[in-house]
Amino acid sequence: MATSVAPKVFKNFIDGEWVESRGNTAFENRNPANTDECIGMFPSSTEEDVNSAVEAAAEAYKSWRLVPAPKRAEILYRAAEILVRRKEDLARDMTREMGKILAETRGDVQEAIDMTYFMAGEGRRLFGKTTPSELPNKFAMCVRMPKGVAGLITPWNFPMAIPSWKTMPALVTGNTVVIKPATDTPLSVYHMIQILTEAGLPRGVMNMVTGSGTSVGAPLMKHPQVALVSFTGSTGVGIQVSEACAPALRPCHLELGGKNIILVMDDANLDLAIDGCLWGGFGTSGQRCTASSRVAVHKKVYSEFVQKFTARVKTLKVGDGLDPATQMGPCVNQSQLETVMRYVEIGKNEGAHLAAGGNRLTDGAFAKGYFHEPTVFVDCNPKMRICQEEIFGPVVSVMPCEGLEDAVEIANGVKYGLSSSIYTRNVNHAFYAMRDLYTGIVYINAPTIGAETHLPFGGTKQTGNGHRESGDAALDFYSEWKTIYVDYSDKLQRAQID
Ligand code: UN1
Repeated sequence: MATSVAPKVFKNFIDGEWVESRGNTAFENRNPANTDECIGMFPSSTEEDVNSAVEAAAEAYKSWRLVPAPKRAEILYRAAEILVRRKEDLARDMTREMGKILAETRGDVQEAIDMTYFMAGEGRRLFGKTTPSELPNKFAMCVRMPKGVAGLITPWNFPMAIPSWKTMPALVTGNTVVIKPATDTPLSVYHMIQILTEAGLPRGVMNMVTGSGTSVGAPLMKHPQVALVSFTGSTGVGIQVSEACAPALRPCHLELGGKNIILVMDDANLDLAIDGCLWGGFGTSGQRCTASSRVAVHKKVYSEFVQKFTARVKTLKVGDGLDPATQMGPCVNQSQLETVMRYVEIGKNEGAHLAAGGNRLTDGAFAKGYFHEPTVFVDCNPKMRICQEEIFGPVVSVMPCEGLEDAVEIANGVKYGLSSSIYTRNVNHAFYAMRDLYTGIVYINAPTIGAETHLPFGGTKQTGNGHRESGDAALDFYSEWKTIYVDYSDKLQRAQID
């Protein structure tokens, strides 16, 4: 049903005020389960807006960096409390703007809560090191110092969790922030900013500019006063971010694609593995960089797995994420849906066997959304494009393997290295896999999704550029080590010589 009420009009947040964009144009944020519903109009901002936001952040940095970290953390702690109180409403709004089911958007808000509490705790740690000097009457230590203005560019698949992964460590270490949320999901970042403001964050410390990658993201990552950039998105765009930052040697943290795998051994609990493949493959409609988009199954249990897994996939209930019965929501937008449909054609042409799904859903309630059937290709060859390229949708490619060694080789035979998993009840196999799977995250007897906020998150190879976010590992990106020597001998002492 078309909405007759005018959509809400949102603004940028610069220097503690909600302000219009100089661009005077706006983009729509629509519900991917029902495109008749316009959630709001957000500014299509310009380079001038970015400049104002960066200037405000640079000015606020002068005082924010001097606020004691435990005091900065108290604001985060209060923000976490508000997030807890508003969790349900935030989750509902997130489902409306992004499409994933309520259980998952609650999880997304919970992940932001976890990260905010975790980083609030870090405010009373931020440990450095002290160590003996090689010289007498000399003291040596290192401390963390903030870097300045952080430019954050965030994706739509975790509309609040990922912005919080970047914002909270940036703030607690004393940086100020300019954030550009994904154009599909600016509402969740708007909520996060409101909450941080309510919690007492001083003006200018957190700024938001909405708009496209070209108009907002590009000037943000190139701005001379931006000290660091953190980006989560596709590997293609990540390379552009890296190139934009390179001439100024601006540090950038990139969190990019994945082609994650579940290995199912002949000694696995098969039903448990199937539960994992369903959740890892079709949770968030497969739109996670950690999604279990590949499954390699030991030849001895292959046909049993295929038969049981595809039967279960066919029972998954697709629909509006606000309906409690729904198990899988829509794709986030038209272009994502088209990518999925394109890869289904690619898979068929490559000779993979389509065992479940394969079609866009258009009947009845599906007509107004970007719905696609949960889709399974079986008898795939590891070299096929559907086994090599990130699809970011509800498509799982299943292939047989000879045994453990072959499985690990298949797992590592892609350009990405985010997450991997093995189902086995043999402890020797589990440890072999833990050692040899070349990914940033490895799961034993659990799917490739479900990272927790107090551990490092990130991957090898083209999944990123070596940095990690989440956990105390994130502090290493958002702060610089400063090594300090204090000589109290009252004479010249020469290291390595005296
Ligand atoms: C992502 O897909 O970009 O581990 C992040 C997980 C979530 C985070 C995913 N906690 O699946």
